[in-house]
Order: sequence, then structure tokens, then C-alpha cells
Amino acid sequence: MKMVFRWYGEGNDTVTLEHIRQIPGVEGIVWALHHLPAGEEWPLEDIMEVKRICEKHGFHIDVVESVNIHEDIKLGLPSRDLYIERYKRTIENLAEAGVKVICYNFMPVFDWLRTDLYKEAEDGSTALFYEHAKVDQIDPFELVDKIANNVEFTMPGWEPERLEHLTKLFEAYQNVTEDDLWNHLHYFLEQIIPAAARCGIKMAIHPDDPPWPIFGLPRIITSEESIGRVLRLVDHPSNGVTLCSGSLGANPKNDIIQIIKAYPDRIPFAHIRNVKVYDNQDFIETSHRTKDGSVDICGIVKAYHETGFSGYVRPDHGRHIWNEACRPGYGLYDRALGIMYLWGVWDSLEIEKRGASQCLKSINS
Ligand code: CS2
Ligand code: MN
Repeated sequence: MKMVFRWYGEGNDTVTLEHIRQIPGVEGIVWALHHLPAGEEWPLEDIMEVKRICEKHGFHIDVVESVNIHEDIKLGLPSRDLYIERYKRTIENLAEAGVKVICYNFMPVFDWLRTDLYKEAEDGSTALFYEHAKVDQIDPFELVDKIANNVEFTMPGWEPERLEHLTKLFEAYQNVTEDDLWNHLHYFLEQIIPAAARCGIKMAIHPDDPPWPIFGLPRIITSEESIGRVLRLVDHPSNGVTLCSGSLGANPKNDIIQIIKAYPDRIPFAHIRNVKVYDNQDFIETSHRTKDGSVDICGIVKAYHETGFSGYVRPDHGRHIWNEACRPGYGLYDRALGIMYLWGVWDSLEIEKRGASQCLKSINS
């Protein structure tokens, strides 16, 4: 497994590349051109600038998260072809800079959704929290106001330009069913995957977070069954998944270990994090430790180990600990602890497999 870390870019993150350099075993930066709205082509010069900065600090830029999809593509509007062409050119530009994996999602209007960014736990840490009954009751506009205007930085998935036409967007999606969304995804993939395959890029769709419909908007990438379906839409290694244990794990029915074993060759990128799920469907993000949440992180790492996983992994979100002021879910400390937990499990599996004397050699290879 190749460890990577999400970073939002200079002046756009409280975490620095110097900090990341000191987390053991991190080889690459997961990045994006966050200033560009969905639907724009990513210029090669801008991409090369990020590459230069990251490489100067010893990191590769193999993984991009995300190249966001314009709503017209998800809505299946005639204008989608223009945006698909731009998307293809972005893929080509990224390939030229050496990028290997592009993460994206296909959620209408909203990306991830929570009701509280700073829910306090007993130990004084805070974390992202989802209160199911509240989402059922709250006016989406009120929630947007609370989340999007709560923080100093624009949050990915909650960019102002994405949300400024919220009323119109809700109207546009009014008659869009899950089947329609599947058809629009199929149309998109049929054009994008050959382009990605030609330049050696793997596309990796991120599951919906949370994995169920919200505010009457359809959501389709929610389960093992839907992951199988998306992979079969265009059955090619360039059509892959970003397997996010936290997103899928919000529904305890999702057996993530089974998904890893079912599609070992179609997971170029893994997000690993834990959530504690309550009976009423609320959930809170916890530390990575298996014991702290509802997701069997040890079992997940073991499944990756058993299937010979050689893709990219990042700790997804972290809690806010030690009074860190940071982007919600994207502080330095808890994600670094998460990485050390993942390495601890991984290295002990290596010892078990090869014997202690061979362990160092195998870990280094
Ligand atoms: C991420 C998602 O921060 C997060 O919640 O897991 O925003 C993720 O980057 C996108 O859904 C991927 O397209
Ligand atoms: Mn994720």
C-alpha cells in the first residue's frame, strides 16, 4: 500500500508540506486545483506548478481528488457534451504531468453531508457528525448556511459556486430518478473511460456520503451491489472505485471487507477511516482504531494485505484534537495518528506473513 495525504495547497491549508514530510511513510500528496469550478478544463501550467511544489518536498502527485463533475453531466442535459470534452482534456493534461488516479463522485448537488462539523466527544475532541432526524426535518438552505458559512476556508464539495443556484438545482433534479442518474453515469463513463485508458489513468468513483438519498435527491453509489454495477457499466481496469470505508461504513449493512475481496483489481485508491453508527442512523467520525467505531479497520487492512493491495491509501478524515485549528476533518494530528495505526496493523501482518527477521526487508521493498 502506498500512503498518501490530502493537502489543499499553499495558502489554502493549515497543514504544510513540511508537516506532512514528518509523518512516517507518506509518499505522495492527494491534491486538486481547488480554485477552479466544476466544468473548467485544468490548464497544464497550473498542474505543473502543483507538481513542482510537491516534488520539491519529495512527494509525488499521482492521485487527484477530485476532478468534480459538472451538474449538467449528472442531469444529462445536452450541454453535458461540452463538459465531457473538457473533462477529457483535463484527464490528458493530468496524464501528461504523471498523474495515475483521478477520484471523483457522482452525487447530485451536495458532496458529503453532515449536520455538525464540531460535535464534542467525551474526551474533549470534536468531529464531524450526522444527525439523521435533523436532515429529515431541516430545510436544506438552512443547513447549507450553517455548514458553508461556518469555516474560514471554502470546503471541498461546498464551494459557493456549486451552491449559489441551489433553488434552480433542486428544481432541475425534481424529476431525475435513480435510473436516470445511472443512465447519465453510464453515458459519462462510456466516453471518459476510453480516454483515461488511452493515457494510463485510472478513474476511481467515490461512494456517496452518507450512502442514502438526502433531501429527495437520488444517490446511487451506496452499497456492494451498486459498486459492482458501476464497475460493470464499463468493464475495464481504468473504471475503478475509491473505496471509502467511512462513507460506506455509515450503513452497517455494507460489508467493506467483502467488497475489497470481490474487486481487488478495481480499487486503485482507498480511503480508510472509522465511524461510530448509532441505532437511529446517526453517526460520528472517530479515531481510526477499530475499537472506537463501528467499522472493522483492522479487518479492512487485513483484507487489503491478503489481496496484495498495491494501490494508494489515505487516512480520510480525522477528529480535531489537541486544540488544533484546521479545516473540518482535515487536521494534521488525528490523520497522522490514523496513518500510524494503519502502518501498525500492516507491519504486524507483514511480520506474521514473512517472519520477524524478514519483516524489515519486506516492508522496505
Ligand atoms: C471527501 C469527499 O472530504 C470528504 O468528505 O471524502 O469530499 C471526497 O473528496 C469526494 O466525495 C470525492 O469526490
Ligand atoms: Mn472518503
